[in-house]
Amino acid sequence: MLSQVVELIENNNKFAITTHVRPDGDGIGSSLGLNWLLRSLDKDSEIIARDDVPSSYLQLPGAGDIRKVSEIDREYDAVFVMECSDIKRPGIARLDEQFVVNIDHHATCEHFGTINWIDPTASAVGEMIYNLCKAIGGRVTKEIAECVYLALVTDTGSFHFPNTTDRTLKVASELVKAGVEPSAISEVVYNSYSWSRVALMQKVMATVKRDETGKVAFMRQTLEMVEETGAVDGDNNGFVNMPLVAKEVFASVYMREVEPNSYRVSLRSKGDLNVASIAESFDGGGHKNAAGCRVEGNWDKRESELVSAIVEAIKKMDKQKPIQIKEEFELSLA
Ligand SMILES: [Mn+2]
Repeated sequence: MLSQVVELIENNNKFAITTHVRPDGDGIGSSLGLNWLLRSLDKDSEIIARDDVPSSYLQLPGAGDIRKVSEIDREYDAVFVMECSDIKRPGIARLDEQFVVNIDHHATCEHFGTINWIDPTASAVGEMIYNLCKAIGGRVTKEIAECVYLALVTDTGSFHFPNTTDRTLKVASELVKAGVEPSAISEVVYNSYSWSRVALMQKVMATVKRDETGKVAFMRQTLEMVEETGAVDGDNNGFVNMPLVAKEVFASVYMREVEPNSYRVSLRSKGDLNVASIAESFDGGGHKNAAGCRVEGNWDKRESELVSAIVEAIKKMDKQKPIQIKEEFELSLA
């Protein structure tokens, strides 16, 4: 919990911070924010990661100093593991031998740390870092604010998703007071891709179809599409959400070929439609409105199984009460 984290930082000096493989805005933003906080407290701290930082996030202060490692190669008093469901998620060997501080906002997170600070009420781990900064009596510097703001913007889908609370917006307001220019961070997040994203989007969107009820959209990304467009990791961020802009669409299925006959699946839904339980029935997992799994075999067959499972879930809900989008979510799409 938070008080243990404060005490640990106060009584130690040498720290590392890491996050999950293929890091996203919250993983990077919360790690950088914590690193700036520790340095402002005169601690010795560095960020280590197995994977590259997505190139657009290199514009964030300190992102260029993240050290790539595949195993723990220095001595630390403690290693902070940000936004990870389990100890293997960072992809770093010998992490399990360290004094690990597990910081996450997913209720399903394993308590793999020596200290575990899990706050499912936080919209992003970045929001927790802001709380830590306040709890430890640190000053919210411009660097901390920019990194934490990145985490908030990406994890709440620019304050669109249901995890956006009054506290999220209050924290965002404090970050702007500390020097963040929201439009500048939006440029980093949304307008810093290469043309390869547009080229890939064109190909993937050309495959979008709907089931006969019209409520479930599904689409595909082949290995060939990636090769032809020269797309890199992250170029497909948010593709899965795109069909949901249609009011009548309640769920979206996005299948990416990772090797022949093997597909990574992302599922998204609106309102009370639970795609996590669908993902679980395919050995995956996630949240109610955002989940994923991996499937193998015949593409057409797997796709129709996934779509049918969602259509069935919608039918079941419709029997109980007609599917409805919460008013606040609809407003956010307006
Ligand atoms: Mn997060």
